[in-house]
Amino acid sequence: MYWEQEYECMSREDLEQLQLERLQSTLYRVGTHVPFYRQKFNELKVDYEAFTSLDDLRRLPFTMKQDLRDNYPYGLFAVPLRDVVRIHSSSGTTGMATVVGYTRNDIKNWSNLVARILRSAGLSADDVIQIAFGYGLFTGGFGLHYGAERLGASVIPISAGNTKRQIKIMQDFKTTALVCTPSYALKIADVMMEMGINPSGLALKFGLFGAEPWSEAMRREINERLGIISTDNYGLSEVMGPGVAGECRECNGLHINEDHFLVEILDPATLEPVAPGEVGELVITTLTKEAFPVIRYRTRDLSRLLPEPCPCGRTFSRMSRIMGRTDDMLIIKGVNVFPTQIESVLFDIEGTEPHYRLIVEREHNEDKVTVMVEAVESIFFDEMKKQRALIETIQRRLASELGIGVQVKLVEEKTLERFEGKGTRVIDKRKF
Ligand code: DLL
Repeated sequence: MYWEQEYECMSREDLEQLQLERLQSTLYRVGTHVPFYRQKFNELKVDYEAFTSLDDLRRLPFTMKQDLRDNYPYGLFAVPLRDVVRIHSSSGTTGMATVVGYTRNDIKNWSNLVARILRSAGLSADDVIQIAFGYGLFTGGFGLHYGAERLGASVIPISAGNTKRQIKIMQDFKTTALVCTPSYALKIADVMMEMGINPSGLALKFGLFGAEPWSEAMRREINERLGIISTDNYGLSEVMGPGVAGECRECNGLHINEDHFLVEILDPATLEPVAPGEVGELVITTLTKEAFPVIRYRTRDLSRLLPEPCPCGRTFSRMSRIMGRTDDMLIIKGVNVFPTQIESVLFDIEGTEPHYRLIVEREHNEDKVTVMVEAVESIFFDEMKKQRALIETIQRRLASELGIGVQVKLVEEKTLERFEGKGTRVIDKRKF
């Protein structure tokens, strides 16, 4: 049931003591070995040696993605390269790449934390785990791979892509757990249907999905179509990769591995803590990383803490699924809109397929949103009246969820591109 019960079920008091000790040694490590932090601590007159309470965290400086870029490639490493056994890099869809490193001990901790998440999702050494995340500089493939091996499961390192082969391997090797992005899980389900394969004939039981935002509606869709139980797991390369937080079998929020990561939820505008349970930006401080520790890293990811204790017995705080990123929040006609809100609405409407695109444009100084959504084939054979009724339903539900009007365009099944890795469903053509 647990992977490391002595940590996962710790009392808050013991946990806070452990966090404080680990934080002190992290501050010492970066204060003495990383010029960037030494300088920041000096500027802000932070005396990390006098750091005696977790509340002092608020006096520490933030670290931003730009700081990683400014120190490209190795400027923020806290150990010499001879102690680094692995290097990963984030592809930087929104700019220049960033580089992160791991010592042997970091890899050991990483594997353990991912094994924890797999275990809490219900997996064990008896499982056959197909890892359909990309292997390479992306942390997804290797991160999950090492964790799955640590668990003792049988690992199939197939990587992303070649969907028909994924399905054949799934059948032949009797895969019990699929690990990939939720977008790719949907694509696999689509291709299975095309191939006339009924998932109930497979050994597949679990799906562990992460690396991109998804909604509860998308979870239901994947669970139904593949006949599995899927859980969400979260992480980011700057902090470690996968292994930061993951759902247990309650499927109701992700337990944060708080003995290794100190999480704050801050108002992204004021950078002050939000009220307990309110939504804000996750800001993460690593507590055990040796090669690449980060202090108060601003993730840009939005979530909230779920205050109730979890029936699974783990005492680590849970965070809600990621609701979006501060930088993929669209401001349309002045209203804040997250793509996942739109996804939830679309997935709950009969007659639509779970594939969509959002196109945002500015016409005559006014924002215009078009939602392209795939509709089931039969709709196109029906009378125009039915198509119009479907469009109106979608428009009405979106308007009540978002508070703004949108155009809806129905497209035929399989018209929109499918994703093997992280999906990009928003096309913002506005120039700012
Ligand atoms: O995506 C690490 C990862 C790999 C996590 C595999 C889980 C599974 P990056 O490529 O650095 O690392 O991207 C990190 O992806 O800041 C979030 O915006 C987003 N993200 C990751 N997991 C989730 C999730 C990996 N479960 C960025 N839900 C993060 C929503 C997620 N967004």
